[in-house]
Amino acid sequence: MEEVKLLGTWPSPFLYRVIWALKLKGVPYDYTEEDLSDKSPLLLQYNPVHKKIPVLVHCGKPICESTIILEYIEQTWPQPPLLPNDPYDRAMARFWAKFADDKGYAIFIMFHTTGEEHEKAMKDSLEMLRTIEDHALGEKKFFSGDIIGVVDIAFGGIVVWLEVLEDVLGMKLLEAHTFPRWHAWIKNFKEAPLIKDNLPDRDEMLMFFKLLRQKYLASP
Ligand SMILES: N[C@@H](CCC(=O)N[C@@H](CS)C(=O)NCC(=O)O)C(=O)O
Repeated sequence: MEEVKLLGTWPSPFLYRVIWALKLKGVPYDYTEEDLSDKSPLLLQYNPVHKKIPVLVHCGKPICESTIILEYIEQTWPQPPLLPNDPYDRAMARFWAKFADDKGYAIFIMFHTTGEEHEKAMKDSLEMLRTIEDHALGEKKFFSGDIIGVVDIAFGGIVVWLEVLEDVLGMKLLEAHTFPRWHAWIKNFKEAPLIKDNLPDRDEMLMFFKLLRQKYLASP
């Protein structure tokens, strides 16, 4: 039996990308919760470069960076696929997954800033959401059709967290009337069985991010 381990911290959106991919593929794994304020020797050994979670360890070999881990999972356990079969559709899926990585970070910057920096991150976040609403989300249930794929996983790790961050910050970016496609997608995504059963607890998330925001405001 192949040994699959996953190192993470429960409120991490990057961790959840990996959890969702493993669950969708039906790959069993052992999970280890890391304390990022006191990183374990195992984490430092497995990710000496960035010292960050998530880390997937497959038969003793560590793989870091959520996007790279998703690629590894797709290649190691191809069924069911997270990328479309058609080469063009596959290229498009990779394009939007990269867009999520390049532009999605704005919502986390928004959370960790105030003043002008915060305003700029808010503007960037809105632009990112608008681009997806207008160019990537169609009438389909998920980004690439009827099944969850790599783009859904990449954006799930942004938008599910955005909903909580909006509550903590007391503002709303993803309004239903201005982003109807996003709203339909979020509903479909969160209701998908393997996602619904593998989401962090919303109340615990709220508490965690409220505390984090208070700490940041106390010493920005
Ligand atoms: N680009 C990385 C980001 C991972 C990341 O930022 N992880 C955070 C937790 S959400 C972390 O481990 N932070 C520890 C640190 O920065 O020291 C990925 O996609 O995996």
